[in-house]
Amino acid sequence: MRIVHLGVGNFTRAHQAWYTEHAPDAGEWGIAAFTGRRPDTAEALAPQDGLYTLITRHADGDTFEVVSSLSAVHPATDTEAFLGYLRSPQTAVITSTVTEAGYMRGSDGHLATDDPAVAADVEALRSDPEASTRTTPGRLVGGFLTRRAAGAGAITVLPCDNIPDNGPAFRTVVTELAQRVDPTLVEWMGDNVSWATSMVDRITPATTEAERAAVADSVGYDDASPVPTEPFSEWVVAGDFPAGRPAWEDAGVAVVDDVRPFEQRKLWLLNGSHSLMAYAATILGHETVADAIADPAVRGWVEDWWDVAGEHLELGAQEVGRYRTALLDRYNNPRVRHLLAQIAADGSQKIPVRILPVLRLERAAGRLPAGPVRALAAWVLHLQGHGAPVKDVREPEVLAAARGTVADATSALLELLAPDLVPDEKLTDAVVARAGELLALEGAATV
Ligand code: CS2
Repeated sequence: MRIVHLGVGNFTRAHQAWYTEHAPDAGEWGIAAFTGRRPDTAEALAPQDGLYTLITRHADGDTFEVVSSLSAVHPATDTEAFLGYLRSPQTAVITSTVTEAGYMRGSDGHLATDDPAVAADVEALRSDPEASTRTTPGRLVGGFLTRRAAGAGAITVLPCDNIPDNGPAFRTVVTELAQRVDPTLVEWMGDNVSWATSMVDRITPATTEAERAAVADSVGYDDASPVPTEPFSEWVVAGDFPAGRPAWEDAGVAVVDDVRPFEQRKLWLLNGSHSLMAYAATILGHETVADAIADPAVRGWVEDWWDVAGEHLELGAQEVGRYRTALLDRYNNPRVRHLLAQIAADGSQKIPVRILPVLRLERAAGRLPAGPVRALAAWVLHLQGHGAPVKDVREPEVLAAARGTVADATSALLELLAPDLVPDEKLTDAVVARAGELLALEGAATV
């Protein structure tokens, strides 16, 4: 096992584990995976030795593949196992899918030092470098303290989360936590830890009974935890790997100097339209991405968003056009049942990286176009009880901010997530108008 992964769930099993499986040197690698907060994946995979079935849902049928690159799957709480891997010079890469929320960042991109879990980790690591930790930055600092003590040398952190510049973003919060625990570790990290950056993409819904039944019916064995995914997959990676890495490029990974244009394209066009649909289309009554995009009204909203976001991308009109066409195909795949309620979760982490950067650029140019304003309006309405149910890591704060009129809620939410955008009466007026349009269509879905 030479890769340690934090936050294993369906996405990693459809993406990184699948790429690693297909690298020509897969036999020399193997992933020791740790779950996120819920230990479900570890519990389901332990009896089947980490093996699981990847179900690729093509528009016209499924293909099944057993993936074997997860060599061990541990619950997040297994600190001893985690530190054990970090002590080994063989461990060369730490990857993460801990979600936007896992970085424990404030709205300024710095470590949320006033968060009680962060403070508790700092306290715990100060008194015992091998203490159990609760946050991802805390876990890494504990891991690095242990690696330094073991003299195990260089390692690369390769984040796979939907955050722009995820490498530098991760480095910032981990370094800031290390600084509070033991400033000499920061120097060690400078010499020994390399921070790579990556853009990841594969639409991967949650597993349901239907997938377990599909495996039993089609391939004839029981799998407690198969993973459904779409045919499309993309991974763009930049960075140094002083201790090595699998030959991922031979499995289809693009290794580049600068991930930013790809990340922006994906975050704004794919994730931005996902979030727009998750809030706006559920107000109409749609449940899945495929239902939503088949509704001409929603399709029009998505196109409005793409028209505006596309203008700000570095990749050029032709490339943006190709990507939009491919996205429509992916969204229209009727066999990928991707629930909008799943995408709606954690808007406080997603709206600031998916929608607000475009709104900010437009506002600076004196414009308030429908695409981003509607997305923001739909999120405000979602927090006021319309459409998909609310589930958010900052739920108490965002729900408190969303009280009152749409105008008040908009200002208070922006104050929380993007204070540079308030006060702005024209913006709140525009959000109120778009919210009115959405409410007039509440429950109107016909497809
Ligand atoms: C989705 C993503 O749940 C969400 O927020 O937008 O998980 C999306 O499906 C992936 O980023 C696709 O690569």
